[in-house]
Amino acid sequence: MKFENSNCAEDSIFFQAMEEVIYSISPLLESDPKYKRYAILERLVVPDRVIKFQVTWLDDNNKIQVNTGYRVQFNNALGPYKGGLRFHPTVNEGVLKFLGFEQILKNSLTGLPIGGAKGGSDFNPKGKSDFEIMKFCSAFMTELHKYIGPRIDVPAGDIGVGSREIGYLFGEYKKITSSYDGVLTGKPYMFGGSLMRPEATGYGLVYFTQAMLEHEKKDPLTGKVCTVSGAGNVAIHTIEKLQEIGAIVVTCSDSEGMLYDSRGVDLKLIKEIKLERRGTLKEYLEVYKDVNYIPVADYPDGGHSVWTIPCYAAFPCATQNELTEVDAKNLIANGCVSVSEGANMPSTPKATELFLTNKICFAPAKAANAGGVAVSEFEMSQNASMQKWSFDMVDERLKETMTQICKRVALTAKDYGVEGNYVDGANIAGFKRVADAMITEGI
Ligand code: NDP
Ligand code: 2IT
Repeated sequence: MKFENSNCAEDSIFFQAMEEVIYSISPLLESDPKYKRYAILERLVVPDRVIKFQVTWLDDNNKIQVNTGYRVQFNNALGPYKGGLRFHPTVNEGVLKFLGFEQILKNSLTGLPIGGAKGGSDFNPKGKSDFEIMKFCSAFMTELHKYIGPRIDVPAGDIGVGSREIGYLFGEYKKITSSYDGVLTGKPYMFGGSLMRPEATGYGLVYFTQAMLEHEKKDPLTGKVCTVSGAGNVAIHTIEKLQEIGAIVVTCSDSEGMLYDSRGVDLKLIKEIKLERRGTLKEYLEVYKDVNYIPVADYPDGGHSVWTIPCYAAFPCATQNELTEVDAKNLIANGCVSVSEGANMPSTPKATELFLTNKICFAPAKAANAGGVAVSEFEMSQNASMQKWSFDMVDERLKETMTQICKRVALTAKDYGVEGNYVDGANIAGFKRVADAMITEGI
């Protein structure tokens, strides 16, 4: 395959994601000629369109600031383009292509009618005032609104974009279009947001892990020591569900460092620090002076201190490539039984390979973190029918969806002779559904 227009440095992360999928699905491509005949792979790895725009806004000192905004509409064979927006200084076209590509297969695995997309900006929300966030979101939507719609493309949150940002984006969309549409998901409840959308990715990750451990005949999580990285939306709700089922979560981390609390972390305090004060985990030490806090500068060479802590199950929930070969070796040496990816592609290819060869129960992101986008689709459903589902109803459907994804992935792996390999199972099952839709709709 040729990628003549590719910016190789930016695209390397996209190639990493693509390479894994191509490797996994090669037995399917060899066994059924229709996928080659319809050039599905060639068509699937190129986005339908990449929208790139300037975002100009005024900071609190009335100084003009300029950022770049993007929306990568990757594939809509199964439904409207669907996927989050990321606001982080590391955002570029390559990162969004990797995330959009993964989103196609993830959304396909949910069995729901949603295509794949991703967007965002290199805007850094850190240290910005509420008004600056609002002004940035308004400026971003001034351009984005032209390309989205409840049947066209429905963005949501991701790193740096939570319900505050979605609220401002929704407000601006409504102002420009005069239309009260379900054009974004993860909206505040008062604008038609679904109950449990904030919790969905983390809760879904735990439901998937429970189903996987049961299927693989391993001990359940109750009473087990678990390690989590990150301290944002996904990490916090993963910790919350793990604690609710009686697991002991001893770590979390942010971009400045990690904390290890062997008694089990105090989630109420973490929520206060990270969600209310938007502070750093170091502030945990102001309450618990004896806790182990390790700044990023003191992490092991090429690794992350969270993964040096012995655990039964590990949950990387911060960002891509945060769990390296060094980390995988540490986890395996310390007797870790299960690794579930809450973040998108947090394990490097070498780490993934080590988990698979060492028969660790390994839940890849596109299957394990699909609970967020699944509840986003539930939100679209509720908006379209003007209904409000109860917390219990959303929770029940989320649990059912995650259990079904786990079953489908495990069964596909078995069918293709790689029993227990959830990476290949997820890639084949996700690819198959979207590829069959592409064949059915013609070119
Ligand atoms: P948040 O912005 O809420 O939290 C991100 C967390 O990860 C923060 O603790 C942040 O630290 C840390 N982090 C981010 N980037 C880095 C980095 N480069 N190095 C170290 N730490 C970092 O994002 P989410 O929790 O929503 O997203 C986390 C992951 O989960 C991402 O990979 C995202 O794509 C994925 N995901 C999110 C879903 C959702 O519904 N939100 C759904 C499915 C997947 P700090 O606080 O210091 O910034
Ligand atoms: O990576 C993801 O699945 C998300 N950020 C959530 C996407 C969504 O549309 O809810």
